[in-house]
Amino acid sequence: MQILRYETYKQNAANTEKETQLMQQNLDEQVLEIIRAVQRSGDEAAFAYTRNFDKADLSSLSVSEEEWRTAYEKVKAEQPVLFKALTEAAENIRQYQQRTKEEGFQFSPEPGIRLGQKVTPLDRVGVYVPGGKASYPSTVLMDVIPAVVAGVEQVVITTPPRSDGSIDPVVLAAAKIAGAQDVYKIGGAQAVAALAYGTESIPKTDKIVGPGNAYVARAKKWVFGDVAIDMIAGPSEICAFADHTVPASYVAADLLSQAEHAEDATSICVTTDANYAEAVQKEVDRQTSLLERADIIRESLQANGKIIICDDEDQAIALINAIAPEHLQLMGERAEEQVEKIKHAGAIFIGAYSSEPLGDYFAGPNHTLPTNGTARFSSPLGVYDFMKKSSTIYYSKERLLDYADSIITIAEAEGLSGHANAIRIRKENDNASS
Ligand code: HSO
Ligand code: ZN
Repeated sequence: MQILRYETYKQNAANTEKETQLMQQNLDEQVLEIIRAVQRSGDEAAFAYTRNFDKADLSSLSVSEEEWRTAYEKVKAEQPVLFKALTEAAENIRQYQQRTKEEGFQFSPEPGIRLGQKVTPLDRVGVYVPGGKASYPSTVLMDVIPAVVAGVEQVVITTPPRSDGSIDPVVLAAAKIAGAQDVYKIGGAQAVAALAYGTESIPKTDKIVGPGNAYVARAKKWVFGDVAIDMIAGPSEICAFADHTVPASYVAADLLSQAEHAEDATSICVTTDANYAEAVQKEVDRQTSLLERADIIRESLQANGKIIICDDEDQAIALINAIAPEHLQLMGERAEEQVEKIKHAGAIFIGAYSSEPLGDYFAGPNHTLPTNGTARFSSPLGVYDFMKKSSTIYYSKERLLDYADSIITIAEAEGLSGHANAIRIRKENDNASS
């Protein structure tokens, strides 16, 4: 893991930003072809792509009630400790999400006028759950529970099947614990297209959420507008700001916890102490070889692992705000004071014992977070992502007549006499009757 001074880091960052944009175009052709095929031939295309990409020859795209229940009972009986942990985590997530639920409002600025905002859940939501090695039951909980808490009536999951046509029973158990209604055996861009436009078996949804590979992410971009989507979550990122009061071994372990996600994950340690930087670097090296995913970690650290030495706390905080990391750990002795100064981060973990995996699995706040600097303008996945708002407006007869001239004046200034007329007709009717 490279140790850099602040100035060098800043220069390098500016150059790499440009390179990443060009790689998308090839993907687009394939993704668009898949989306069109699913729009054109529905289930038939869905079965064909699943045969092709997942090597699974299915007779049905949906997980049957019996298959689902069997998987749930199996996990409960054979992995009771895991089952209990998932249930506990689900409860923590539910409780936290309840707090993010907005209720709407009504107020009366004057007698005879009532204005408000009504908050309503979406009708149908699709949650994409990746398959294979990156299939995480924790993500099922994190993405389904806020939708359920929002009051979404139909939350469906799509996930690619294994080649024998089955789905990981732990994913199915988590889906039941979370409260999803249906699970469909389909992945990739074809799943996104099915959720966006519907097929004979898969319902058209109003919003698609959940992480996925490059095809899934690109497909979500293409269907956006026909359907809502959540953020496009990129590779995991962690940024730890630490000082000598924190064992270097803790910082190193936390950095590695995110580096192990993928070769393109990003792990950054920020400190103002050059000796401490070296201690962290040593620990990172020592611990890496002890981990099962050492190969992935080494690649990730090589590409995106950095320990940055800043001159002082203010410089460090400015750097962190510029990075806008997905996960920020404020670990040093001034952690509590520093929270105030952080403007941009997906989740802020405070203190040496609030280690990142606590948030990934258990504490309650969502682990679906803005990545790649998008914490500058977006928020963690929450109940608010599954609700939308309608304005409500009530004016009594008297109040409308009081303000009729103002409304008519604006309408006429816009040259919209029909608008003016809708108000005037009421005013004139009132004059005639009095
Ligand atoms: N840290 C990931 C989420 C996750 N971690 C799922 C473990 N499982 C989000 O960046
Ligand atoms: Zn993680």
